Amino acid sequence: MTERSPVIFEVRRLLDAAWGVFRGTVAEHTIDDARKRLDEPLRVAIAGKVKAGKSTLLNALVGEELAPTDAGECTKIVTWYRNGLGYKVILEPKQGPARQIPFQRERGALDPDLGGTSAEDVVRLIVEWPSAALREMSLIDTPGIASISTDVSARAHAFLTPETGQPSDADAVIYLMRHLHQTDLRFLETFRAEDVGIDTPLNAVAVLSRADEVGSGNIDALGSAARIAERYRRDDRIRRACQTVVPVAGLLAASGAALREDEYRALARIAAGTREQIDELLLTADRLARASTPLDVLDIEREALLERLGMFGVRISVALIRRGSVTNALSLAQELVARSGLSELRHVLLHQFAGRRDVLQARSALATLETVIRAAPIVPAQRLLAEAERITAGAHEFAELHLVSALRTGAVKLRPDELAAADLLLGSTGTDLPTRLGLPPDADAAALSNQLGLCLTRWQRRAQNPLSSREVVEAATVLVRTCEGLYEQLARRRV
Ligand SMILES: Nc1nc2c(ncn2[C@@H]2O[C@H](COP(=O)(O)OP(=O)(O)OP(=O)(O)O)[C@@H](O)[C@H]2O)c(=O)[nH]1
Ligand SMILES: [Mg+2]
Repeated sequence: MTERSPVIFEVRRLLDAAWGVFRGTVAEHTIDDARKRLDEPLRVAIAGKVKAGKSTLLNALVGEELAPTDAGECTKIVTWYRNGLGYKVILEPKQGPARQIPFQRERGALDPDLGGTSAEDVVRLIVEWPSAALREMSLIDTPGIASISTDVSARAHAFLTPETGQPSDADAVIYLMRHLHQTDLRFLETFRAEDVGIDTPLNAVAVLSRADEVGSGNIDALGSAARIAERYRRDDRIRRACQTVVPVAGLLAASGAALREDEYRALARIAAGTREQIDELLLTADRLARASTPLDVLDIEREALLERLGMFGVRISVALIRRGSVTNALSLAQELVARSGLSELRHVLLHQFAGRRDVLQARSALATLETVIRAAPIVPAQRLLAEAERITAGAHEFAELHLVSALRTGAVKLRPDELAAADLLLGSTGTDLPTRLGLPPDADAAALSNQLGLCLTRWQRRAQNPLSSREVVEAATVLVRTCEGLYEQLARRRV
């Protein structure tokens, strides 16, 4: 277990005090849940429009096919995937107690038996599944927002950005979009701001999803997707709303990892054709699935490959086999996963979300507490509120969250080179020591210390410069404290 930040202890103490105040009232359970939540993995929701590829990405992240990707009833329900000791599905209905329900695994994905309860009457499903990936963070699959079915869309919205004054149940969100649309931006902005007074883009990561389909899935699809993501990353509206944009082809990652030897053989039989025969067959999805071809693959096999890998997946697999870069299912699977962008996303999640677990969980807990107190404005509760405000104003982690937001919204005016250095130092690219200093992961202690010294001097000077505005002085002061914290980390590394 990694060492927890002091802010978690402060929040825990505050929740203990709150529990004493609200004991015996309707809020007792809420406070109790908020306390327990501090010990759980971070809760990360996967959101986006209908068919954005949310469930497929969840499966790729877990490394197992769990979430259904068909049009079944369960895709309309908010479903939590948590690490568990055993395999279990729990249904939480709107009315009545939660109950464990039976499930089957249909073609790999889970098929829970709702027992006649309709999706509208379910608050959520909880899937408990032993999984190393879920130990790192719990994942929450949400129904598509802005979907044709407004009820379904409303359920996703209510979960992610509740309008009832309740804070969201998720600590962070992976937001999938295929193109940048006004609805996507609106959603990201609401998720960032709605929750608590602590407005931050650091709890959201955007994914340019189904990246293999960019430009109709031609062989440079992923390169084009990477360029689009880079453009989005520089877009001010996106920078204000989320930390970064990563292109990911979830299907390549999910199906690639589970590629079977018979699928490889079918691909190899296509690859054995002449260039003309191959080009003709792989011209469109329709041809691949249905056209007659002299190549030795049945149309049923081709259709299955198309569904599993998509057009781009089939094209790249055939190209890799022809080139001799891969020679069996295992090496092809590794290539597909490597190209999918999944490990880049994993890296971001590990460094941006898991690496900020404490402050993101503290933020969620304070949001819950604030909601409870505002609903019961009694005197002892007001004292708790003052204490919560003291924590958010005093904890350096919160000051860092504020500052990233202020820098990205342009509220603090710094030179472009200073802005980039500050963003990096605040951990926007990764919260580990070398990344914050812009050094490679294997940088030695002397290099780290030297770079840290330069950073510290830079921000001390800025804080003391009489020409700096008040906002800049405050920002520089936070950055000086960040450097001091990093010195402590460096010292701990040395012992
Ligand atoms: N080519 C390609 N297809 C994908 C990718 N991800 C998902 N799909 C396909 O898109 C369809 C929808 O995928 P899902 O993962 O169910 O999408 P979703 O966002 O969960 O959909 P809803 O829950 O119904 O809103 C399925 O047919 C997937 O096979 C991808 O990265 N590339
Ligand atoms: Mg889905």
